[in-house]
Amino acid sequence: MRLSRYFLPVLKETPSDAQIVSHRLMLRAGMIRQQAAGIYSWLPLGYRVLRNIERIVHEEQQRAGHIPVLMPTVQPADLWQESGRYNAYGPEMLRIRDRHDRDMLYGPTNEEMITDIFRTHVSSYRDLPLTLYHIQWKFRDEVRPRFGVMRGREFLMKDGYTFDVSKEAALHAYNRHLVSYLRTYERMGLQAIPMRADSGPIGGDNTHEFLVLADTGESEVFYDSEITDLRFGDRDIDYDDPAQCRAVLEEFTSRYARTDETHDPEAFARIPTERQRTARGIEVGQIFYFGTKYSEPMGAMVQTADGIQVPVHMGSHGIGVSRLAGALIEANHDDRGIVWPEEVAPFPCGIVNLRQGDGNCDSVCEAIHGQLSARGLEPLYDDTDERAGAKFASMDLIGLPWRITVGPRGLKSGTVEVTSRRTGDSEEMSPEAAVARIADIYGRG
Ligand code: P5A
Repeated sequence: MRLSRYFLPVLKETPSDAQIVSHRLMLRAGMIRQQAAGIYSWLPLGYRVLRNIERIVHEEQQRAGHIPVLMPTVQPADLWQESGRYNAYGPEMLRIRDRHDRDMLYGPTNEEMITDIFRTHVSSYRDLPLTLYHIQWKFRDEVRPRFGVMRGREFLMKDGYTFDVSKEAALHAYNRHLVSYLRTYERMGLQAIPMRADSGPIGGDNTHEFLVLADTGESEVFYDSEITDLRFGDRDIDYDDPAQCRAVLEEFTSRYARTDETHDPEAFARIPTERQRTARGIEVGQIFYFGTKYSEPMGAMVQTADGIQVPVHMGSHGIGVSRLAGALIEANHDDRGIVWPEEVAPFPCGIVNLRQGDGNCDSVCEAIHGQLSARGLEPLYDDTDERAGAKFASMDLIGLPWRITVGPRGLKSGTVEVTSRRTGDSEEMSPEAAVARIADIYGRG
C-alpha cells in the first residue's frame, strides 16, 4: 500500500479529551473517529487491526470445534419477554419501536436469540454437544462510555453459546472455552489472566473474567503473583478430551485471582505476603455456565438417551473484540507511539523512502514493496514528500513492527536498513536480504 494513496489521517496534536494512552494513540494514529459518545467509525488502519483480531478469534474458535453463525443486531422484544430479561436489563438496553409499533431492541447479547434458534431446530441429545458463536456488534447504553473503544456503547463482541445434555458436559464446554481463550490471547501477544468474577445480568454462578493487567484498567483485581508466570505456550491440547481441558483449567485457576466483586480478603491474606498483588485490569473476556436459566423459561428441551425431556444446559462465552484493540495498545506502546505485536499489526512492515524522486531510491522501494506483497506481506510504503523526521515519527506512531529504510547513502554501498519498532535495533543489509528477513519473521520465507 502506497501511503500517498492511502487514507491515514494522523493527528499532530494530542487530543485533549482522551484520558488514557490507548485512546489518545488510536485517535492520533487515525484508527478511529468518534461519531457520538461511545460510538466509533473504524478508519482504514484501525479496521485492519480489528480484522486481524477477529481473524485470530475465528481461527481459535474453530480450532476448538465451535461453529460460526451470524445473528442480527436488532432483536424482537418478545424473546426477551419470554426469558424475563426484557424488564430486568434496565436502561442499558437500547429499545426501539418499528413502524408497526413492535418493540425491538439493539442486542446487548444474544442468549435469548440463540436459545430460540436451538429450540426450533434441535430436540435430541444426539445433536449435542453444540457450540455456535458469532462476531457481531452489540449495543449497551453504558452510563459512562469512556476510554475510547474500551468502554463503548456500540462494540464488537465474539459471543459463543454452548448446548449440552448434562451439567457435566456443559462444564467441559466451559473448560474448553477457558483453554481456547488462553490460547487466543497469547497468540495476540497478550497475557490475560482468568479470574473468578461475578456473573451480573448474564446469570449463573460459574464464571471467570479474563484480565489484562494495566494501570488504566477499570477493574480492581487481587492475585497471587505466581499466576503471571504461567504460559499456555504451544501445547497441543485435544479440545474434545474433558480431562485435558480440566487439567489446564485447574492449572490456571488454582491460585488466588479475583476481581473486586468476588474478592475474599481472608483467603487473600493466606497467600505469602510477598506474593500478594493488588492491581488494575482490563476485562477482555468472560465465560459463564448458567445451566437452564434460559432454556427452562423458553422451552428449549432435548431428549436424553433414556428418552426423558430435559431443558438443555447452556453457557455463554464472550470476547471483547473491539476492546482488545485498545487493550493491545495499553500493553504495547512507548512514548513515541504504538508497538504492535506482529500477529495483529495493521501492516507487517513499513518502507520509508528517504529521498522520494531519486530514481535509485524509488526503484528499490518499489521492488521491496512488490516482493513483500507477492509473499502476502503487503507493506505500508511511505512514498510521500515529507521530510525524513516526519516519516519516522509517523511510522513510530502507527507502530508497524518492522521498518525498512531506503536512502541514497546506504544504497551507495548496496544496503537498506531494517529496524525493529520494539527494540529500536537496526541492521544494514541488501534489499533482497531485507525482504528475506521480513518474510522469515512472518513465516513466509
Ligand atoms: C458472554 C457472551 C456477555 O455478554 N453473553 C454473550 C455474555 N458477557 S460480557 O462479559 O458482558 O461481555 C463480554 C465481553 O465484551 C466486552 N465488553 C465491552 N467492550 C467494549 N465496550 C463495552 N461497553 C463492553 N461491555 C462488554 C468485554 O471484554 C467483556 O468481557
